[in-house]
Amino acid sequence: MKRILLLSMPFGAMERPALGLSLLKARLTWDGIACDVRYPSFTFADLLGAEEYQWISSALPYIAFAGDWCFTESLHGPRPAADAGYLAEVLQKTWRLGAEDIARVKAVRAMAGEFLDHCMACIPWEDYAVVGFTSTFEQNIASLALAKRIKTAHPCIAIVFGGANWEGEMGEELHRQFSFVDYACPGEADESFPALAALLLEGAAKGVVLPPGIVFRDGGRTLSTGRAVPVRNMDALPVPDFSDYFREWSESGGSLVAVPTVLIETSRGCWWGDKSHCTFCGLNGATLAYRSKSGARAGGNAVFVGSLADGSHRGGR
Ligand code: B12
Ligand code: SF4
Repeated sequence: MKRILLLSMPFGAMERPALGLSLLKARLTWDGIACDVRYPSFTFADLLGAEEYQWISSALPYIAFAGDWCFTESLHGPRPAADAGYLAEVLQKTWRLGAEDIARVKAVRAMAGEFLDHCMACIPWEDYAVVGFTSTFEQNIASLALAKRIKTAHPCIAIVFGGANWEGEMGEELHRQFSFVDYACPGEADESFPALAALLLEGAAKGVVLPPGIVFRDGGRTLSTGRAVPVRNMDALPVPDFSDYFREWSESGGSLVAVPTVLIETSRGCWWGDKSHCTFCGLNGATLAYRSKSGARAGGNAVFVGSLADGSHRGGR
C-alpha cells in the first residue's frame, strides 16, 4: 500500500513544527493511513548554513518575499528583467537593502537548484501516492518548484496544497495557474484532506462527489466543492504528532541558531471578533467563529509525541 507524504519546505520556521501537518498526520494515522512528514527546510538550512536560513526566514522583512524570490528561477526559468526589477524596486528601493545583503540573498538563490535536485534524489517518491505541501509565509515558491519536478518525474503522484497561502480564492487561483497541482484544500482541512487522501489511495477520487473544501480539476477547469466545514468540536482533534519534526531537528544544525518550540493549540477563531469583528482584522480568514477545547483537553494537549536528541521517541508534558 502506498503512503502519504507531507512536506514543509523553505522558508518554514526551523524553530517550530508545522502544526497543520502534525495534526493531519495524527488524523491519518487514526484512519489507518500511513503518512510521513518531512522537513526539507532543514536540508536547505544545512546546505546554506542555519544562520543564513534564519536570516532569510526571520530577519528579512516577511513582505519583501526574498525567500520566495530565491526559488522563482527554479519554478519559472530565467526571467532577467523581472529579477532586475525585483532587486531594484523591492529590495533596494522599498526595503533599503545594501549591496552586501543583496549579494547574500543572491548566494542563497544560487543554491536553490542544487537543493531541489537533492530532494528529488533522496526521497523515495515511488513509496507515495500523494504528496501534500503546507504553505504559509514564504513557502509557496519553493513548494511549487518541487511539486513541478515531482509531477514531471512521477505523474501518478497526486499533488495537494494547503495552508494559509491557499486559503479562499487565493487557493483557487493558484490551482488555476499551476496545472501540476492536482488538488488544494483551502481552509481547515481536518476533515477534507483525510477524506480526499482515502479516495486517492483507493484510486477512486475521479468522477465521485468530493467532500466540501476541495479544489480540483475537471476537463482542465478549476472547480471547488465550496468552503471546508470548520472543526466544531475542538476536543475531537487528535494530539498532533511532532515526532518527524524532532527527528529531523536532532539530525540538523538547527540547534546552532534556535531553540525548538512545541505548539499547543487550545482554540481557533477569535472570541472577540465572533461578537464584534474589528474592521481592520485579516487574522482569521474565513474561520473567525470561536471554538475552544475544554480545559481538561487543552491541558491534556500538552502531552506530545516527540523524538529527542538521543533518538528515542517519547511523550512529554
Ligand atoms: C499562531 C500564529 C502565528 C504564530 C506561530 C505560527 C505557526 N503556527 O507557525 C507566530 C506568533 C509565531 C506567528 C508569526 C507570524 N505570523 Co502568524 N498566525 C498564527 C495564526 C493565528 C494561527 C496559525 C495556526 O497555527 N493555526 C492552526 C493550524 C492547525 O492551522 P494551519 O497551520 O493553517 O493548518 C490547517 C490548514 O491550513 C490546513 N493545512 C495546512 N497545511 C496543509 C497541507 C496540506 C497538504 C493540506 C491538505 C492542508 C493543510 O490543514 C490544517 C488543519 O486544519 C494564523 C491565523 C490563522 N487563524 O490561521 C496567523 C498567520 C499564519 N500568520 C501570519 C503572519 C503574516 C505572521 C507574521 C509574518 C507576522 C509578522 N508580521 O511578523 C509572523 C511570521 C512568522 C514566521 N515567519 O515564521 C499570516 C500568514 C499569511 C500567509 N498567507 O502566509 C496568518 C494566516 C494571519 C493572517 N491572516 O494574516 N503566527
Ligand atoms: S483584530 Fe481580529 S483577531 Fe484581533 S481581536 Fe479583532 S477580530 Fe479578533
